[in-house]
Amino acid sequence: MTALADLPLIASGKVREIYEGRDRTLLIVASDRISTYDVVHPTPIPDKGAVLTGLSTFWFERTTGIVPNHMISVADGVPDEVRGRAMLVRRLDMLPIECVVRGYLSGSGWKDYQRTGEVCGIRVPPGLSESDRLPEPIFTPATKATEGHDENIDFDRAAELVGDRALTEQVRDVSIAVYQHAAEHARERGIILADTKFEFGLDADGQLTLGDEVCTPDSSRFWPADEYEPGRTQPSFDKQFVRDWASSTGWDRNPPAPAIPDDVVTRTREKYIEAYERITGEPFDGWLSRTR
Ligand code: PZK
Repeated sequence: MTALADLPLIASGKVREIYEGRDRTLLIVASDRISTYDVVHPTPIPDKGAVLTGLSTFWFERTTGIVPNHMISVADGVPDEVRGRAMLVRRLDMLPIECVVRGYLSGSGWKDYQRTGEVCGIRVPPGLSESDRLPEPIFTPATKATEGHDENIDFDRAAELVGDRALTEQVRDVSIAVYQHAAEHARERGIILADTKFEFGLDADGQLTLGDEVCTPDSSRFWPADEYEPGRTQPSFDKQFVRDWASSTGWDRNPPAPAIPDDVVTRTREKYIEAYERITGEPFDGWLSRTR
């Protein structure tokens, strides 16, 4: 079995890493790190990386009929030291846009709407409030910023960056279909998937392929359905305890983020596990055995 230390690190994000495997494969490793207000805390949330990998696996398995994806394995070829929180994937030629789908008005979508009445060039009905559900999910692409925040762009700009209008239309339609599937499933289990971000690439045969992570709490807004109340910012299903605690400390949201106390870590870990169990309908205990 390969050890992680033997694999070249090819990219590192705030909370995960990508290593190069053999024969055009990559190993995506989700850490237990957590960020609030875009800053990573020094304290990990145990099992967070495994929950995110388990959720991506669940959605990849359920959406192969909509679009092929990059997943190869969460067992064979995964080093023991990252078992449960790593996925072996096919290397793709990634498209240069973030494929965001929004079912609700939040974050930069709400900001842009208040300013212009549109989100990424899509006309949205007047009179909506923060966190309102949209009449239908919309494709709101963004640039991939190497530093700072992604910039929302309209469909024409996305097509220009992709360099193929028909392919961009396919990406839009597939993004909305995967979001719609996941959002309906999550809603039946008490979680509102307000929005989500996908990344796509082309495989060795030029086929459009879903990559990255799918509908995890790190790539999406998860809201507890029983607390949903439009007209305000919604609580986060997973991160709310950390946010509330961090605010109460008077932290100014600039680095470094403060260490998280044990009780907040414990309650946050329980929320991630609850999200996994609600969405998959399986005990989280069963996840690790699936990866051996
Ligand atoms: C790829 N990222 C984003 C950055 C991360 C992830 N299947 C693929 N083929 C080629 N490249 C990528 C993928 C995927 N997924 C994704 N960067 C490259 C990213 C930093 C850390 F974990």
